[in-house]
Amino acid sequence: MNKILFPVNFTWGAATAAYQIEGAWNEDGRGESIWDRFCHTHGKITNGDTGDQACDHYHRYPEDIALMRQLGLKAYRFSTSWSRVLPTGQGPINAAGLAFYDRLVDAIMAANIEPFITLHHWDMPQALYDNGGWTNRDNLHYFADYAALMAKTLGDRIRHWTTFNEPGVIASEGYISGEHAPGIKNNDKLARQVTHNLMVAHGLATRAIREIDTTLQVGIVLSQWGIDPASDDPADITAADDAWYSGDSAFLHPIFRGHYHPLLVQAAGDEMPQIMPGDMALIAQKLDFLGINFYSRTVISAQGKIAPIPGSEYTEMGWEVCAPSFRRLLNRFNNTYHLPPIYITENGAAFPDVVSPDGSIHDERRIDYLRQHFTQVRLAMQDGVDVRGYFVWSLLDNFEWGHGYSKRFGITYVDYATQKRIIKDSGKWYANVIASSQVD
Ligand code: IFM
Repeated sequence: MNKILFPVNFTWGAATAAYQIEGAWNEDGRGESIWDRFCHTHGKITNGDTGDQACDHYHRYPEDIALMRQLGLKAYRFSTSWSRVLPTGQGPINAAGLAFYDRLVDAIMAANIEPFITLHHWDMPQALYDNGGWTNRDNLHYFADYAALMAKTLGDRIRHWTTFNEPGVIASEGYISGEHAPGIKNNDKLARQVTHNLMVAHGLATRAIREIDTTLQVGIVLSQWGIDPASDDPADITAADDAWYSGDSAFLHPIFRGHYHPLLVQAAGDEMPQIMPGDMALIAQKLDFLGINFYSRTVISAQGKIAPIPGSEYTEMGWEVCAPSFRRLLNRFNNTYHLPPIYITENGAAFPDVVSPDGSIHDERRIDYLRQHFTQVRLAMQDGVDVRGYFVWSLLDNFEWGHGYSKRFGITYVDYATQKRIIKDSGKWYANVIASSQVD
């Protein structure tokens, strides 16, 4: 059997997000977020599910940290809920909310695990949405104030700071498909303005965090799907390149080049966002790391998108499994931009898991998915891409947004009726990868 070796100091971890696991949606002074409002609106989420209780991590975090220890995680990526700390997004601090994150971080560190914080994983305070959401520029400054507060409180213990998780998904699912909060449909122009403003908020928060402590490592996490041409035909290759630059470059290009790619500007036409003086410089501030979330790819021919791909495997989300596309994407970014160190901040798969009569979850397909993706990332590292760590999505089965609890991404199974956790076979397999720094 071939073995793929990883560097011994590689940061192996797992990731979660506040709204997806915490529950306790209205406890200890937490304010309402747009996801609370969205889930409490009839017909928005599969089976009428909500994050009201989720994995009850707010109360069970000591048990979850014990799980992390069992898995041997070196790092844990989590997000903080803005409305737990600042119930209306600005103004009075909710001391109990801040104290929760203080205890959580202490407990993570006591377990010898490195915390990686994400300040915003989609759960904007409802009060800020009501005053204009991401289109009111005051709110971008409130986000920076929240970032500064968190850095003041936790910056003595947390080194890696992420401003936003997948801002592109906030814009596309929240303002075009409407499948995510706030549930607006088909408003491309608004989505482009939100995209731009999220990057400005990222820039303001980056500056605010560095004003607290210049040694903190600040980054952003982007969701990036591979874009592969359907064949070697130059027309297909050009179509795939054009698709990437006119759409998917929306964050990387401004952040690493300081301007929107001309093909994107052309595609946007009169829907280009309003850009204020100084915005692009804020957006293009030097980053200490880049987080990449990878799940799948899109295949493009000169005639357009091709799906499904005959012979390919698909996950329960309907996403094609194609690990080699991950290596291609990492190389493409590395060859196009001058990148800081990269962390794979999410990668994983939803498959229909069942608890066997022996009480185990034999999730071979997830093991296979992870094995293939770990291998391709290692190959990309050998190609010269500077990848420092890898966070599996997710530590626990959790609330999968519009799909509610119907999709399970965890390496730990959660029985939502009892809140019992069972480490799946993939979790046991991952523990071996971490302990041995190698993949079979
Ligand atoms: O569950 C989500 C996560 O919140 C953001 N990235 C993709 C995951 C799977 O859909």
